[in-house]
Amino acid sequence: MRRLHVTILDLVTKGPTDSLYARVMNHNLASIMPQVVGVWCEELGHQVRFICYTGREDLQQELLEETDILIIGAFTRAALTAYAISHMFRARGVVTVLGGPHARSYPQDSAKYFDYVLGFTDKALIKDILSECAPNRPMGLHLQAARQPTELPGVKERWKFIEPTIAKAPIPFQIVPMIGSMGCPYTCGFCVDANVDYQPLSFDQISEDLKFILTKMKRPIVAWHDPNFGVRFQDYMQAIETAIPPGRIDFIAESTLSILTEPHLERMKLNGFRAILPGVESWYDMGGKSKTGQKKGEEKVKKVADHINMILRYIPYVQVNFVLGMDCDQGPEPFELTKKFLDAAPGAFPAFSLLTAYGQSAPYNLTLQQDGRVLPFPFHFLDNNHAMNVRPIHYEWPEFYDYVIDISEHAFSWPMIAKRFMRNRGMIPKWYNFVRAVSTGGFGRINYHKRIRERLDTKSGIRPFMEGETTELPDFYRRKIQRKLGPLWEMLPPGAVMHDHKAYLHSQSTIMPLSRDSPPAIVEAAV
Ligand code: B12
Ligand code: SF4
Repeated sequence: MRRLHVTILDLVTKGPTDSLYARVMNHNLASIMPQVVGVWCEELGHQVRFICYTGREDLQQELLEETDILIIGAFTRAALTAYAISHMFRARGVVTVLGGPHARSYPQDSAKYFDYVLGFTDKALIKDILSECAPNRPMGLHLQAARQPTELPGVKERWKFIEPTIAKAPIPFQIVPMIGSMGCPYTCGFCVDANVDYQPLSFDQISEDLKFILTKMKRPIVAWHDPNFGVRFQDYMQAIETAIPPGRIDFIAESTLSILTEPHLERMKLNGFRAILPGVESWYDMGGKSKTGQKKGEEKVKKVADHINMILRYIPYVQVNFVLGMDCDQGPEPFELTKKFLDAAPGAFPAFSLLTAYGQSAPYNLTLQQDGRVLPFPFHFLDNNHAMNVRPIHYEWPEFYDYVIDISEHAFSWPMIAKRFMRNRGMIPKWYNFVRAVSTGGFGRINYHKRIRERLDTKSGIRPFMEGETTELPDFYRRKIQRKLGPLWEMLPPGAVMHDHKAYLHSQSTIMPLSRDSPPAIVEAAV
């Protein structure tokens, strides 16, 4: 096989930024898979150049070097940035590949702008693409492994890509990304992992990686990227306990309340867990996940608040995730319940997400598209905050935004910020929550939601767009994209700003398997 110049670009943001939060935190949004793909490409004998774009690098400069194939990892919010870069490279004769959440959610749209679009990715698939490395135009190929890979290169192999990425951040915020499992045993219909079986990776490798990290960093922090950390709790804790002395590494993880029982928390505390992000999502659904069983509404609020307060006795930083606008919510009650929860558990940082249907990533999105409830908001705004691309079933938009603003103002009012500050233990949780609340995570979002709310009552064109009466993008949104993309705006391929918001539904009738020789592990579909 020809030795290729492979450029790998992990897009953690969509355009230049110099904000304080971005400087401190953006590199911590780096993904594991681009690093994994980098290791695989090198193992296959190719030359790799790796760039993690955090919004502060000069992309034009970084992307100048010789490249035969460009592999981009992107979330949907950075899709337009990825499209523009791919367009630029294809014009130079480079073959382009897209992987990551956007490729999984919107393969049909991505295939218009990339030669290869990847779903589940393993080494065999990367090998296949590199040996072919051919332009596929006008429509790229959508390829995916039959299942999630059963093994991934560990921290030691990925270190050459991790080190320069985390070096961009100030020392107390240099976080190493690790993963010990994929998929999830739960089946939340709005989640990308609803139909993906839970599968642990090697626990021996986890132990080896932890030992390795201690040889490289004095006081390491590890963030687990497992969709639901701790499902095989005993194995995880054993892997940590046998590898490193108690508390030598600080850990951050996303987990469900049902896993976070008191005996588990005791052990997690001993092992150095310092931050945990459980999801409550809604007061009416997800009983199994939050271990509230049949309890709903007020009863669930009390139970969850008690649970969160108990977690806070063991773990100093807790972020609770809520999804706003779910179908089970109706009237003021869910928002009032959330306020009661915040009052009862003021130490937790609340993260509110607007319900978002990311293309074909979740089974429920098909129903939403069938019911005509999905809106064609450009990808740029699909980050759970800047737009809600699902029309709520029980709310009018102005009413919904009034509730969103009200709950956010409650969560980030000065008395709540003060209470949170007093309840949090340790300087880092106290100040981190304070900064988040008064910057983009709190005040910034309230201001943004208010600007949308005001425009719902004017002739800005936003209301008809959000009612699904027109697909013409209001100027407000177009200008925002243009401003953020800067010079990349000019590089966007024609028509790229908008997409077929019903592509998942349409693909149900049009998918035709392509007959092409491929290794058995690879499933292929024309898009
Ligand atoms: C861990 C996690 C995070 C972590 C780590 C993020 C990261 N960079 O990986 C943190 C907390 C930082 C995070 C942040 C965000 N997240 Co997040 N996150 C997840 C979570 C829980 C697990 C993802 C994961 O790592 N899985 C394990 C990997 C190995 O599996 P995989 O993702 O399926 O990837 C496979 C393929 O897609 C492919 N692949 C993946 N990446 C790449 C890259 C390349 C180059 C290639 C070739 C292949 C490839 O290979 C993998 C193996 O088959 C998912 C939900 C879930 N249950 O999956 C949400 C999820 C990915 N996040 C989501 C969102 C929206 C966000 C945020 C925008 C939230 C916010 N408002 O801040 C940010 C964006 C961060 C960014 N980099 O831009 C959405 C993405 C939807 C979309 N289409 O964009 C998801 C799907 C949740 C949801 N709402 O449905 N997240
Ligand atoms: S528990 Fe979390 S990761 Fe698992 S299916 Fe539900 S939302 Fe997805």
